[in-house]
Amino acid sequence: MDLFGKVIALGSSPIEQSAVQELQSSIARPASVDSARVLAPWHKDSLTVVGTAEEVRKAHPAVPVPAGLAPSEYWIWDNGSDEHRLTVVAGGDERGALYGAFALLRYPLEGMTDPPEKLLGLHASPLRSKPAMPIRWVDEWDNADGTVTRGYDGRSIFFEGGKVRDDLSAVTEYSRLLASVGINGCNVNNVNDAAPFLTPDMIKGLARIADAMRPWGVRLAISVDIASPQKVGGLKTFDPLDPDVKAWWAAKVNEIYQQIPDFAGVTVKADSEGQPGPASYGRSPADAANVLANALAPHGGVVLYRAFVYNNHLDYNDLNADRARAAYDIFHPLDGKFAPNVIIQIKYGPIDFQAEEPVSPLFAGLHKTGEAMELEITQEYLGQQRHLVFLAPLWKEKLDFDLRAENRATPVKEIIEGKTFNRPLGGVIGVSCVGRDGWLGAPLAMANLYAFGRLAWNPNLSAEQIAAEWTKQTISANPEVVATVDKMLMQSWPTYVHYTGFLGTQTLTDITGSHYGPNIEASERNGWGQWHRDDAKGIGMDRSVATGTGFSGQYPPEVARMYESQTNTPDSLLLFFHHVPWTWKLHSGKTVIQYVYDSHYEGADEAAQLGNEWATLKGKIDSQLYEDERARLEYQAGHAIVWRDAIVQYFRKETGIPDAHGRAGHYPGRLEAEDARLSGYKVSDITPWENASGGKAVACELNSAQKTCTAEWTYTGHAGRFNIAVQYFDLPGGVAHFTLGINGTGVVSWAADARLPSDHAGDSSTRFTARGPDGRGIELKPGDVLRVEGAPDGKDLVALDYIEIERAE
Ligand code: GCV
Repeated sequence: MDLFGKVIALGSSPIEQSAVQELQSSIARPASVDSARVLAPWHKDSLTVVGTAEEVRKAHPAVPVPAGLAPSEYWIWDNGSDEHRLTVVAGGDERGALYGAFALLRYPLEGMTDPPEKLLGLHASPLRSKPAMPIRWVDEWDNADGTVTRGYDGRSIFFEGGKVRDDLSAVTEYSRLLASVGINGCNVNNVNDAAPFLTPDMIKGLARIADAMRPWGVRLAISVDIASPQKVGGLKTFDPLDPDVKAWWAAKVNEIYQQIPDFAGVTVKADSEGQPGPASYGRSPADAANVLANALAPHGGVVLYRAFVYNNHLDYNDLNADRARAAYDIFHPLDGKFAPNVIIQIKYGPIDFQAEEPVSPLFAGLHKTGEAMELEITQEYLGQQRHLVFLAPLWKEKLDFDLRAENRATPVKEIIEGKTFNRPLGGVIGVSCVGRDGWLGAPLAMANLYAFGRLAWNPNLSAEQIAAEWTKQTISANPEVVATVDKMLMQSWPTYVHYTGFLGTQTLTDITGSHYGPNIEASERNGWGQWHRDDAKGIGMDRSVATGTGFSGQYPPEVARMYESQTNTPDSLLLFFHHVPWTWKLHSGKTVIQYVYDSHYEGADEAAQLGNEWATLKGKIDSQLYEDERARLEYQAGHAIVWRDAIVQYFRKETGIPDAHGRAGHYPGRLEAEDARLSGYKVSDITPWENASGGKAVACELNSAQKTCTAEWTYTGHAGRFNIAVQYFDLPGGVAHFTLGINGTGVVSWAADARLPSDHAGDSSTRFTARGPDGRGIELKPGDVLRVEGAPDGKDLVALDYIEIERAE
């Protein structure tokens, strides 16, 4: 059965063929049963045509295609007949026709209602839509050797061993995914170490990638190293104002266009985190951007120059030093100096993709320059796809934020659309970092890629609407499933914020390493400037104009006034803008320190609740997906406890202020490994100490006669049924095995086989909960001996933190 009858393209372009292919194969999609229910009437002798507006006018003169469809815009109409249905998918250009085909596939699911007939109104109300902004790109941080920086699901789909891969079928599939949500550009290589991508061989390979993307309307872009004239071209200099350097770039760009005629342009990271830049010659970012822009302009290419330029050797002891100021300080004075085809690519916040930070003031600081917002689809600081975090609500908060430039309404989304300051070029970039094992590494993380594309197309869509669209198309259109998954998605970002950083401190993770688990001091006392400046008395960065770094003064006056004042700053950003005592009262009436305790306990409970919500979907969705996500959410709930305990015990120790509700520092039912009767296990101090309960853990050191290490405790509580959680460190470099036993009998065994980012305690701490064979708990009585036995493997030393006995409900 096919849903759209006979489907034909009116033109011969590969992009239109892709559209036809999608419409023809639509029945194979997971949600197609629901589509069939809605679209069945179309089945009778129907014809669907796909083409540009001009092609439709020529082939079907009676069809009322509107005049003036913009590039990428689509119009979808049908003739209203059930017997001889003609459906028209017309595009302002071929891309528009392709985006229209995907919109038609979404159509029955987007607003699915009962009865479905309500939707069958394409004749009376055709669908017409165009993208809000021209630049809708994903950036990949793939390296020539096949690794993907900040990618969490396998190796590059583009590169391996210094070359473009022979098999580019994953690139085709990825381009198809991108096209389905209107993404029109893909930068394929890391902004760091980009020089190898300009060699003649590599350009030939890049041309093959562009060929794979082209049928899906996705244009190839690359990151370039500003020192390439020297590194690749062998010139003595890469000074952007040197005539030889200018000539080198012009020739290199010509070479690229000879092989990739629709090449989209280049992205530049310069003078940042060790990357070379124009500062080496006393030149400005505008000098560097313009030399590239001039080379690209004759071909229609653009330069995305990243505003992520800052000094990562700041002096922590200088209370005026502030990384957050850097982008505005550097780029605002250059407004008006950039060539027309330069777009400044600005991360959403002034620091670096943090779970909570304000919107960058630079969006209001460039009136004569194109601007693009950089979002991060890969969850670098937000749980690395091992935690469920739906990012659309975070992105919406930034896109909708009204910066009040010139004392008028100037939401950020309208600035990057180019509307506010009348800029023809602007857009949004999503750092995606997909890998070839399964794109983003977690099925529900794909909602973020979807949301990115949908918001790039229309930033006025709500996060809720996007969540619902995605769930219906990907999981099920069953209203109960949609309601549950959407609730989980919408709650996931606030939940993550609750158990990680707080009140604008940023993510409080290991900022010089994995960016994953807790590590509170990692942000302090170094040059990276992600400081939160905590001590026994207070916490927060004073960024006010009156007494601090002056950062708040970079915002337009109305917003600056809000952030300047401690009382007007929203609680969620208080510590980003102000240093306050721990006893400072928030708007809610709570003290800062009590908020730390409460939010972390609430956050860990909310994380567990995500798992409970998912459990209600058992039997209602694909069983493999159900089980996969169930295991992920169980892990997340355990890691949320690691985060909670790390932060709570750290700040309780530092402040000496107790938790008004008595939770912090008291763990009923917890039995520490270091207090157990140990055989083979040795106690060690953990660094940082807050990453282990009580600062200590045990790791297995076998002698030659032993195969396993054991830890034993005698149970002294009440008799009853209990869940027993085992908190251990799942170290990389081996798959160790654990067994939990009671009175000498094994109750349950499991493998420590999670893929986690590093062997740091906070990154590898994992929880396994034994709930008994019937899930109703395990019977315990006083005097029972609980035993954890660990069989190490390779570098995985079955390290153990504690067990926790919780009453089964
Ligand atoms: C590609 C963060 C990441 C880096 C990344 C950098 C950037 O600092 O941790 O891996 O480098 O941002 O955006 O350039």
